[in-house]
Amino acid sequence: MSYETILVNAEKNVATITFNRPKALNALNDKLLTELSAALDEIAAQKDIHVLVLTGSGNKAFVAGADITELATLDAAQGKACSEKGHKAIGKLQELEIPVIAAVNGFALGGGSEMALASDFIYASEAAKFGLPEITLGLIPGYGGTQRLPRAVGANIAKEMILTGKMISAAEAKEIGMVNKVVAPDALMDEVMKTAEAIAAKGRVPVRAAKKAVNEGLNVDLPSGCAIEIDAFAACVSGSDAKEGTSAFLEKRKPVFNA
Ligand code: CO8
Repeated sequence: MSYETILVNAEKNVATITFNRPKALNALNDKLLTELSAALDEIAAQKDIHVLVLTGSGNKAFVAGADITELATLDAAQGKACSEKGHKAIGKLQELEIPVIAAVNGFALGGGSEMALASDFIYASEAAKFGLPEITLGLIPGYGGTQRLPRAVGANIAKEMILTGKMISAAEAKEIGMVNKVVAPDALMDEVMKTAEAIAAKGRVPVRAAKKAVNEGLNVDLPSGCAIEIDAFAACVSGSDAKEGTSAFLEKRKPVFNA
């Protein structure tokens, strides 16, 4: 399928979605959310795609937030519907069975930070900037920022960012635990692809099981989370990936998964 507001491509078991509205700094309009949701369904159905990477086109922005021209005229009912639509698309991203890496190449503001936070982890260019500036627009985050940011960095730091609307650098985002790695702008995609391909070469069943166990465990108490892990471990241990991984170790060779 081809799209107007995003680019989708796949190579070596890794799919990439590039937000592609460079004239509006890749802002999330209604069409982009519709297309993102369709692209995620398409990717989820492809068994040979093991990892998804998200990035922004151009060298200035990952996503500069929801499209403010659309936001400016919403009444409460329309605002609720728009927020729900964004939550649905971003929730689908978080619940995708395969890991998702956000390659943040520039501004990730408002909905842009919220999209990155719904990924499994974030690598950022030294030029990236993060923030939830909605308060400056007389709004609050509407695509999960009040929920995912505190879970990622703790309530106090999240509240400071949300209440001030301030932008932070990639280095600061790494310091607070929002970002895993910061690299030079030119090195970002190579670094992300290296990690994506390393994960893609692992067994698809345990990779999916590990992501699911972490995500589901974060929503329950520790004993319930440990019970989730026990069941997921048991399901993996009898599978072909465990057979290959353990045999390869004992035979002193490299495992070959997903053959
Ligand atoms: N929406 C629409 N257009 C945008 C957006 C945006 N979020 N961000 C930038 N643009 C446009 C600009 O209007 C400009 O267009 P034009 O060339 O036609 O004037 C073009 O992109 C380039 O932007 P600038 O000229 O402003 O570039 P600068 O380098 O001077 O500044 C900034 C870059 C700092 C990123 C600046 O553009 C900016 O502050 N953008 C807005 C950032 C923002 O506030 N984002 C949060 C939006 S609200 C949100 O995300 C809420 C999510 C939940 C919504 C739930 C219900 C729908």
